[in-house]
Amino acid sequence: MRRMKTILVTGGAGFIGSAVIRQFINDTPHRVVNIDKLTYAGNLQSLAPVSTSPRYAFEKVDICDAAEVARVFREHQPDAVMHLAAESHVDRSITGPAAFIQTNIVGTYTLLEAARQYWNGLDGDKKAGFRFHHISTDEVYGSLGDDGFFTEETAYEPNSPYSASKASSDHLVRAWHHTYGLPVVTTNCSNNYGPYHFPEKLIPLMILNACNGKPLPIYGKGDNIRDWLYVDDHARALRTVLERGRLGETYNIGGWNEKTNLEVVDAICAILDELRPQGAPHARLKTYVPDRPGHDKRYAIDAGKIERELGWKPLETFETGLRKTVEWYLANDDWVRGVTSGEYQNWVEQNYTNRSL
Ligand code: NAD
Ligand code: TDX
Repeated sequence: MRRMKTILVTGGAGFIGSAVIRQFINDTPHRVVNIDKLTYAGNLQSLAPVSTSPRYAFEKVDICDAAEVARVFREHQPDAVMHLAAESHVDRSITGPAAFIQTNIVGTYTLLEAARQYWNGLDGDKKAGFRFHHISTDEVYGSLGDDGFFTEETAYEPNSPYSASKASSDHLVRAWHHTYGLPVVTTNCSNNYGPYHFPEKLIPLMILNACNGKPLPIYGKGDNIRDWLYVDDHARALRTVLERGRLGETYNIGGWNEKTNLEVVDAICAILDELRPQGAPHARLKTYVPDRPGHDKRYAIDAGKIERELGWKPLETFETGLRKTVEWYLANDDWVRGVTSGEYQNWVEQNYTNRSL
């Protein structure tokens, strides 16, 4: 997309949404409207590098609020929607699934209906060019054994309340395309990591706990496998799919980076031993805690389709991306302090006291 367009990003104050917005403002001529409710996971500090741009606008709106979402469409007249707003943490979905049903399912439905009404009222090029891009996860495919990869044809078998709510949202998006002709594309991505990642997720939690001399909680035996992708590579993939993805298609996005959780934790400890030798060896903090209920064993994405059709490939290796990530957390104390106060701390205290932390 060369001429200036208006992209409506939901969940833009979150980890991946903020990376997408920073790229749009820094690397493209487009205008971005960020719709975010600012839950515990939403942080406007993550947008500080771009928020003074005249091409950036913020709307503090809950995607479940149909009237407000309709107003945003009316006022901003977007050319595309990138839908990232969600409750995103598997452990929280186990202790409190209600918010996941509400935001991920009801919220996606509300947004789809608003987009459909708006799109129906468009004409000409604006109508033909409109896109609804739904951002989803590889967790909808369930869990792999020792072999094989998730492809776009893999059957849905979600196992957690989080992945079931994301699978539901994928199905709604698919139905709005088939039934109403809404021009949609969907992407399913593997585990992201990188700067501005909320420290309830494995990688930032381990970095910050290790820096503070706290235990590094490893669920079960630490042999579960995740397939890691650097967040800026994901954001670039999303922009590629939005621009050139075929309507109604799904694209899997992944980094070909399978690691056991223990390998990830050991790699973080090794980088910290080098960058903060006063705490070495950080691996002494590893602590085995009871497993996550229903813990998926292995995720691995076959990212062949997006590479073949759209020419996207990750730029970072796990080694380069992880080092950048650790360096970022060491250099960004202010951001970390901003997200580790208040509600998050209360949640950690209430939910982890039984997990021998
Ligand atoms: P995140 O939790 O960091 O951010 C979610 C954002 O959505 C927050 O800013 C939050 O305030 C906002 N939000 C939540 N409920 C809302 C509501 N009702 N209305 C408006 N805004 C609301 O999540 P993330 O890691 O950036 O993930 C973004 C998307 O990508 C999600 O849809 C997630 O399922 C998907 N995804 C994430 C990963 C990953 O590894 N993080 C991998 C694949 C897919
Ligand atoms: O303290 C921990 N100890 C631990 O062993 C945490 C937080 C996690 N783990 C394990 C569980 C997983 O096997 O590490 C792995 C990664 O855990 P998370 O960071 O919670 O990610 P995951 O459950 O794999 O889900 C993530 O990837 C897919 C995102 O949170 C989702 O939003 C995304 O869809």
